[in-house]
Amino acid sequence: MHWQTARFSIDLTRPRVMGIVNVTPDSFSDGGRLGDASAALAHCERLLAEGADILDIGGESTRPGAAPVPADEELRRVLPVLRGALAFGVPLSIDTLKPDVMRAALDTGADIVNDIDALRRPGALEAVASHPRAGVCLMHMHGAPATMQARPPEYVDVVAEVAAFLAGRCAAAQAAGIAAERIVVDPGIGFGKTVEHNLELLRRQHELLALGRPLLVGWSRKSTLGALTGRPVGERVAASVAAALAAMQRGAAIVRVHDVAATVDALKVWDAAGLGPAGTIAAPPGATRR
Ligand code: 7PM
Repeated sequence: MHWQTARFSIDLTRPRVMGIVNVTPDSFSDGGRLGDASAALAHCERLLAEGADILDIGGESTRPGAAPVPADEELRRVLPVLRGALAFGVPLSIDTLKPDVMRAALDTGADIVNDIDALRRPGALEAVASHPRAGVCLMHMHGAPATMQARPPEYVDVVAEVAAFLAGRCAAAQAAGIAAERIVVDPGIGFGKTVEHNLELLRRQHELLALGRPLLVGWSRKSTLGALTGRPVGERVAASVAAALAAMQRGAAIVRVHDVAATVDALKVWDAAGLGPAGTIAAPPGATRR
């Protein structure tokens, strides 16, 4: 199985690690824009040295209740980083829900659009469809970012509802002209879900494979892991790695993580233990990784 993206066809016969690059004032800001971009690019280089396969660059915090960022400000944050990161020769994803930002990022050379809103905003389907090969991650979210956790979300069967939503968004994307091989789907851990909902999505994650598209999953440092371990966000590396491995074991193709080095180490051991995808033949030394 491959994921078609603008410059790269990503081989998903072994799990891939997507490293998170947040370009928000609370992450890299030293006050100056150029300083912000070079700090973000240094972070990109570090994640690649640690073994990231894909970089996910985002300029708007999608944290529940976070204030929205205007498109021009988001572009001021992400475009310089995107331009600089093109030279790394790895797939670059733009984490945004704004059609204008998608278009500008794809024009600049981004390979993938990662949209927590699954291309539901007017113009978003068209923005991705207008590029002939760009990849897209369609994520499930219950409600809007500002309100999704405002009151406890209710589902009769969270896995069935997430699957039905993702099937509908895949159909909408394909109807807009986005070929199936360009699409991956994501259950949206933490987006309008309780701890129990998130855990149900992990335990029954294999049911989402019936959608016929690769699964991307993000458990990194999320509050459900805090609920399970009692640890604050800065002390959730081990919990995050365990969740990533559990997700891979249940068929995830891509894990979206902050802690790339720890995740890649765990993945190597998981692979060596023969827990990787059935029938996968280890690549010979020197074989290309992508
Ligand atoms: C609170 C909740 C704070 C969520 C931060 C987050 C995902 C994503 C994010 C995900 C995809 C974070 C997130 N999470 N994109 N963007 N899947 N595709 O932990 O799970 O970075 S934002």
